[in-house]
This record gives sequence, C-alpha cells and structure tokens, in this order.
Amino acid sequence: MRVLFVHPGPLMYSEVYLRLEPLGMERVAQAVRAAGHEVRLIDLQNFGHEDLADELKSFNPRAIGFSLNYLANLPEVVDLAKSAKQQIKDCYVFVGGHSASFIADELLEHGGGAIDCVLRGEGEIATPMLISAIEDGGVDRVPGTVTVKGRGPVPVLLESLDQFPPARDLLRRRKNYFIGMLDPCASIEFTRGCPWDCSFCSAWTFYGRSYRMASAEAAGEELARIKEPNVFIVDDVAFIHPEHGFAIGREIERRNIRKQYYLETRADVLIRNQEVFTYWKTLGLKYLFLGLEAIDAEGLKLHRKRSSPGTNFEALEIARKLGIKVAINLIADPDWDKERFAVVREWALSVPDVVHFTVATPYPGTELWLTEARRLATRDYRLFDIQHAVLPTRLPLLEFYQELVETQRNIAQKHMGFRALRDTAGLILKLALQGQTNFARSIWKFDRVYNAQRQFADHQQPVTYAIRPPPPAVKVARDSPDLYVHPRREHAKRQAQV
Ligand code: B12
Ligand code: SF4
Repeated sequence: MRVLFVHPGPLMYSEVYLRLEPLGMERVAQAVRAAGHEVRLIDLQNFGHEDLADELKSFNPRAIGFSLNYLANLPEVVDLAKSAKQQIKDCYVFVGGHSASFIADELLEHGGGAIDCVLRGEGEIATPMLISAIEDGGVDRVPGTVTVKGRGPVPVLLESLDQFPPARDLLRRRKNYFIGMLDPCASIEFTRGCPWDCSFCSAWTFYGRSYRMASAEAAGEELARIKEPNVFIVDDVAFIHPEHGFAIGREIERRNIRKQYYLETRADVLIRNQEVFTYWKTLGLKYLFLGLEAIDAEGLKLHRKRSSPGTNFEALEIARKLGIKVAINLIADPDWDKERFAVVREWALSVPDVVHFTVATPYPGTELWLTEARRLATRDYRLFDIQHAVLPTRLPLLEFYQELVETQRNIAQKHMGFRALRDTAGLILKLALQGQTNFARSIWKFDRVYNAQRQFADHQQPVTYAIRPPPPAVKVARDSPDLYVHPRREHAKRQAQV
C-alpha cells in the first residue's frame, strides 16, 4: 500500500534555536516499509502546506499518518487531515505520536470524521498492523487504536530498540536540521523512557515508566551510517547507566567514528556518572542540556525534580571543568512578579552558560494536568508550547511577556547577535563554504520571534479548536492507570486478569 507520513510545521522554539529530524516518524516509517509497503515522508518543518498538497497529488497515498508529538500542532494537523481527506476521498487518515496518545477521543471529535483513527503509544509494532487492517478489516483489534467505534486493545511496547532503525533515507532537505552550532545535525535514540516522575512531564506516563536501551552494537551501527558530522541524542536522560554509555563509546572507537554530540541529562546523573561524560568528551561531546527547572529548593520540590540547588550547581561546575558547553532550562511560573523575574535574571546573567526559559504548562498526560488547581486562562492548543502562558498570570499578561522576553533577551545577548558573530566568525565562514547557514541565520532571529507584543497578540487569535479542560483538580494521581498510555506492568497484569 502507498503510505505517506507527515510531520507538522515548527513551533516558536524551532524558529530560532534548532530544527531536528522527526525520529519517531522515521522509525514508524521504517517498520511500515519493512512490512512491504511503499512509504514516503514529508516534514513540514522544511516544506510548505502547498508542497504537501503536491505530494498528495503525485503519490496519491491510500493511507496518511500524521505525527502529533506536540500539542500546539493540533490545529495544524486537524486542518491538514481535513484538507487531505477532501483531496483524496477514499484515503485512510490516522494520527499518532506523544500528544495524540493522551487526547485521542478529543482529537477524533475535532477531526469531525476526517480522522479515521488515532493510534496511541509507540508506533513501530502497531502501525504495520493497522495498515494491514485497513485493507483486510479488524482495525479495532489493533493495539492502541481509537476510532469512533471505541478503543482497541492496550498499546504494545517495542521489545527491542534495535529493531527498525529510522528511515533517514526517506527524509528530504536533511541539511536543514541543526541545533546551535551543530549544523547540520542528525538525531539518534540510545534509550527510551525515564525512571523519574517529574510532575510537569509526560515522558514517564507515556512509556508506563518502562526504560529500554539499544544494544551498543546497534547504536554503533546506526551512528556509522549517519552521514551528518553532528548528532543530537534524543534520550530524555542520557547515561543513567554509565556502563551503557561506555559500551556505546567503545563501539564508536572500534569503528573509528568521529562526530560531535549534543545530549540532555540530569544534574544528579552527571555528578554520579562523571566518568562516562568525561569519556564522551574525548569522543566529541560538545553540548549538554541540563533541565535544572528552578534555582531554589522550593521550586525543585514543586516540580518533584528530586534534586537540590547544591546538586545543580555542583553539576554545572563539573560540566564547565570538562569544557562541555552547558544549556540550562528554567521554568518560569505565570505567577512570577517583577521581583521574581529580577532575581532569576540576575542569577542567569551571573552564570556563563546558555539559559533557556520555558513557561510552566499543564499538559494532558502529566500529573500537573490533574493536580493543578489554577484554571486554564486559554483553551487555544497553539499556546501550549511552553513559550506562552496558559495559566493566569499574576502580572497583567502583556507585562508578563515583557518581563519574560526582556529576561530572555538579556541572557541571549551573551550568546547571540554581534557577540556570537564575533566569537564564531570562523565557524560561520567554514559552514557557509559547505553550504550550511542554519546557525548563522539563527543568531539574528531572536528579536523577530521572541517579542512580547507578538506573544500577547497570539492570545487574541480566534480559536477554532478548543482544548477540553482538565477534570476538577485531584490530590495525588501518580498511581492512577488513567495517567499512562502504555500500562505499567502491574496495571497490565491486572487488566489481563479482568
Ligand atoms: C527529542 C525531543 C525534542 C527535540 C527533537 C524533536 C523532534 N524533531 O521530533 C527538540 C529538542 C527539537 C524538541 C523540541 C521541543 N520539544 Co521536545 N521532546 C523530545 C523528547 C525528549 C524525545 C522525542 C523523541 O525523539 N523520542 C524518540 C522517538 C523515537 O519517539 P517519538 O517521537 O515519541 O515517536 C514514537 C511515538 O510517539 C509514535 N509516533 C510518533 N510519530 C508518529 C506518527 C504516527 C502516524 C504514529 C502512528 C505513531 C507515531 O511512534 C514513535 C515510535 O515509537 C520528548 C520526550 C519524550 N520522551 O517523548 C520531548 C517532548 C516531545 N518535547 C516537548 C516539548 C514541549 C518541546 C518544545 C515545545 C519545547 C520548547 N522549548 O519549545 C519544542 C518544540 C519543537 C518543535 N516541534 O518545534 C514535550 C511535548 C509536550 C506536549 N505534550 O506537547 C515532550 C513530551 C517533553 C516533555 N517533557 O513533556 N524536543
Ligand atoms: S523532566 Fe526529565 S527527569 Fe523528569 S520525568 Fe521528564 S524526562 Fe524524566
């Protein structure tokens, strides 16, 4: 069967700092291709909606699968599903991915008949089954399906991450993928899942608290096949098990692979497993992203980060000593007043690292979604991108954005604009000679994208698709099976017994 997979366009953050390949969609595409189907991919981070219309015309797919990891992309995906269905009447339209998995029924409703099925959970096993069922019948027996008829069996986890390496060869305009100075940049997955349970995050609820690792051989093989000189490791928390990081590193050495790497980890993991990060520095580790989230103990407790300010600062010291560039994330709460912004701004300016801010946002699938007592100030999905305030702000909304953008701009000045140009002129020239200009262009984009008036104006747009508000706040929801996409083992056992 001819199957087209579509990834929606970029969100605000990707307009400036990065644009990365849709790895999950590529893995699903590989699983479908391995089952004997003709598969194409289009990433609308790199192509326009008119290109999609052309693709539909020339390829005439029998099935279209939209990837919906990011809630803020929902209106775009629903509109695209509607126009695709209009263009090809008998085409089967389905949606999968992280966010789609938590709001499947709601998504079907918005689709108004244009979305035939939402496939919850990991896509590698279930999608080829769905494609067969489209022809042969039995869609509602495919694990993870949600259709107007109801829900299929619970989603199934992929047994081994070594299966279905991403179909990178199907993705065009790969030169457009970059992160900071790593231009161009590919992505890779060494592990899946996260053993922690931060209240604002849905990584642990999606995977039912499971944690899996790719074998070192498969990871080495995949890295060897990647053409780009730079690689972003998508793992939620890199090198939780140092022996795994060492084993992959030895494969890299054995195969004589020379690349530069960007990864994300936790402060406590960096402190505990310093040796593996030191080793990876010798292999080409350049950047490390640390989700510190708060600079005070109270904030860390609120996010259930299970870390302390002391641990965070120690980790920063270690990374700096290793000579690895650090990017820090802090969560700005809509409740912040001018004084709070000033304190955080002062701290952020006092450290040499890149500091990013995201705005505290309750997402469906997080514990916060069920426990947050504040009511949503907006129901516009597009604003759920952690760059907008969806909870009521203590300051008037425009002032909140002015404080936020001013803080971001002060910090960005350390690393962007003329200063960045001065510090990186040699690299920019080298990349330009290779035809790579993503990084060079990004250092001028800040003011165009991060703009208090623009962010404020985003709240005034007419809302076509409104998010279903959460149920009334409950106290503790961590053990509720309702929270998980892939059932936790004990829940799965219980369900199997029923
Ligand atoms: C790597 C990553 C990124 C990367 C790359 C993302 C990319 N290009 O895909 C970068 C750094 C760019 C990024 C950016 C952002 N991210 Co991010 N990201 C992740 C992370 C850590 C892993 C994603 C990943 O690659 N996983 C590995 C692949 C193999 O899995 P997957 O993509 O989920 O795909 C599987 C399934 O979802 C499904 N699937 C996927 N597509 C499809 C399609 C079909 C048809 C089907 C059937 C199935 C299917 O099958 C796949 C295989 O099993 C996740 C957390 C997580 N663990 O999921 C957050 C996460 C997805 N990101 C998140 C956010 C908020 C963002 C930002 C908005 C943050 C910001 N500061 O602005 C931006 C927006 C980026 C944009 N679109 O413009 C949130 C999403 C919240 C939400 N509900 O919307 C998550 C869940 C993190 C969190 N803590 O809550 N992100
Ligand atoms: S924020 Fe990071 S450490 Fe916390 S649950 Fe999510 S992925 Fe894990």
